[in-house]
Amino acid sequence: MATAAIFEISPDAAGNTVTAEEVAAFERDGFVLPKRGLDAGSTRFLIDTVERVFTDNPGWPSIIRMPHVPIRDGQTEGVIGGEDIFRIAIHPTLVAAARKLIGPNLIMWGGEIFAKPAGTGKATPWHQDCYNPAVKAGPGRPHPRSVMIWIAVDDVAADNGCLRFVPGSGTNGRIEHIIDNSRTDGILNFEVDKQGVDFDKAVNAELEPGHFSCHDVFVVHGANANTSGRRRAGLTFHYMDAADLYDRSFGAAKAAGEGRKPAPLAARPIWLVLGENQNAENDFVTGHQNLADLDALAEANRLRLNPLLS
Ligand SMILES: O=C(O)CCC(=O)C(=O)O
Repeated sequence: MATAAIFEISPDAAGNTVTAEEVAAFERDGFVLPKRGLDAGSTRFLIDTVERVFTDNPGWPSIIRMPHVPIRDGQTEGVIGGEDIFRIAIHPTLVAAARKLIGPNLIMWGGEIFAKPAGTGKATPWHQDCYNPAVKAGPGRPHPRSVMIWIAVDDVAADNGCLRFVPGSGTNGRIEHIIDNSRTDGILNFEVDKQGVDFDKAVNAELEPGHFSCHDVFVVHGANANTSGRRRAGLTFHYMDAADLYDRSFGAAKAAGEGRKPAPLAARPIWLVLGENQNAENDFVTGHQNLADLDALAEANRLRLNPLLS
């Protein structure tokens, strides 16, 4: 299999993707919208690649899971065209942003395309991302450190259902989530217990294509339905501190998202994308059937970025 090129990184992007003030906002609020986005060339690549994924994978639902994995023998999730999405997942600007926010040793452990069609795109119920059973705190750590980077593919604003965050809502950690299997108006079948969350403070994450928001595992976030006349698509990748554990011991995750299909979280491939693995239990072999070209790309990128983002 041919190995595609990896994106260049400018010294400026390496050092200043996320400013000190933005790191402080992330620590305080649980999310941040950095001023800097992807460069123009990478943004064009992002838009063209996601557009091609929609064309080549007809009937796309509102959530496309693991779009950075190509459809290949042995893979249970993924898309036609996942190779190019993978290049975005290890993009130096995104890795540099995650490094500033959660540290120098990073595992990329998942991703989605949230593609809400014009007029019919469903809401995302208010939730925290810590409900995910796969990401566990490493030994001696109070909670896991993971950052979800949500990159706008379309112009995303209040009218087409941008993501919304409640600043500081994760300060006290995990909140109960209430499951409602009869619910069909949202892309999830659970919602955070709303008592004690001040939704009046919710902030709209309005973004131009190529710009991104970053959020932690505890901040409460959600999105209104897309009742506008334009699509609202975003691509998201999840990066965790390599001192924490991607825990495969729970088996398959319960059905939760749209279509209520169980997510085979325990069988998914994960990649070390920066620094060194700090937790011997992290398993980088499971789920990597027929992905040697992506593994080689991620490794070349990691070795190149290590001295630049140390
Ligand atoms: O885009 C959306 O509506 C949901 C995104 C989300 O919940 C997430 O990235 O954690």
